[in-house]
Amino acid sequence: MNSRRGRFITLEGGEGAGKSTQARLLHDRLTEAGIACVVTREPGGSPGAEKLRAALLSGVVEPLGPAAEALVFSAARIDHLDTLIRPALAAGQWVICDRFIDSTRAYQGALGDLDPSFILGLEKVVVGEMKPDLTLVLDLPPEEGAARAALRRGGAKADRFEKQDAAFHRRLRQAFLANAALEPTRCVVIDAAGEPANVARDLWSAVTRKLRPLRWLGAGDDAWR
Ligand code: Z5A
Repeated sequence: MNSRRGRFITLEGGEGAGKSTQARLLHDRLTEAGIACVVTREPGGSPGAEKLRAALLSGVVEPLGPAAEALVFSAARIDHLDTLIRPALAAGQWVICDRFIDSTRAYQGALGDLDPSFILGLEKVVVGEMKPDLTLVLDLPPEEGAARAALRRGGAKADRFEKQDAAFHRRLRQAFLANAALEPTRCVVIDAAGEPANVARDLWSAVTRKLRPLRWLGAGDDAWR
């Protein structure tokens, strides 16, 4: 059952697109506006899901194939929804989640060549009515994303997803864009190539246009800054 009182925002996109950075900036902007919100991530976000995150990123599930991997991401999502997302939304908090269903559609569905009906059926069972109110797709040339991610990683070993080649990341970008085009009411594509502050401004503009946070607080739209 959908008992949400808060709003559910997800950030999606390829590696190094700036999702975590923008999730934090959006959290600060909403908090400043007087909206209680929480930042979380997938895979993970709850103690049970974080255990599955470690397995997924280590690559132990990879040999079982994309369908099995989609099931493990979904198992993590069930715990995350049950213990964090649903209770927070029901309590009136806004939830900002770094990756969610669109990552499963892109990585396991499109890149794993799975039948879309498998992914959408799984999504229906796992997520049901708890689909995001707004999904911000951070779009960046994959070479730039990879360079940012490599800089941040330093000498650390690349994980199961980071080790994919440039062709994979180019296909991934197209998968996110094609998926966003299928749901234009929920998804807004944001150019993630600029300075973090400029990207944050574009994100905020999409949030105010789509979710009207100040009207939600009881203030008029004129109160927008
Ligand atoms: N996955 C999946 O396959 N199926 C699923 O259903 C789900 C996930 C939910 C989780 O990776 C992996 O799981 C993910 C997909 C898969 N694989 N990958 N790759 P993760 O959580 O470890 O990492 P990530 O989600 O890919 O995020 P990321 O690569 O860590 O990047 P990001 O969050 O988009 O970017 P960031 O951390 O904010 O920024 C990266 C660096 O760039 C950092 O040093 C920043 O300071 C810098 N940065 C940020 N913004 C800018 C701008 N605007 N200009 C310049 N530099 C910037």
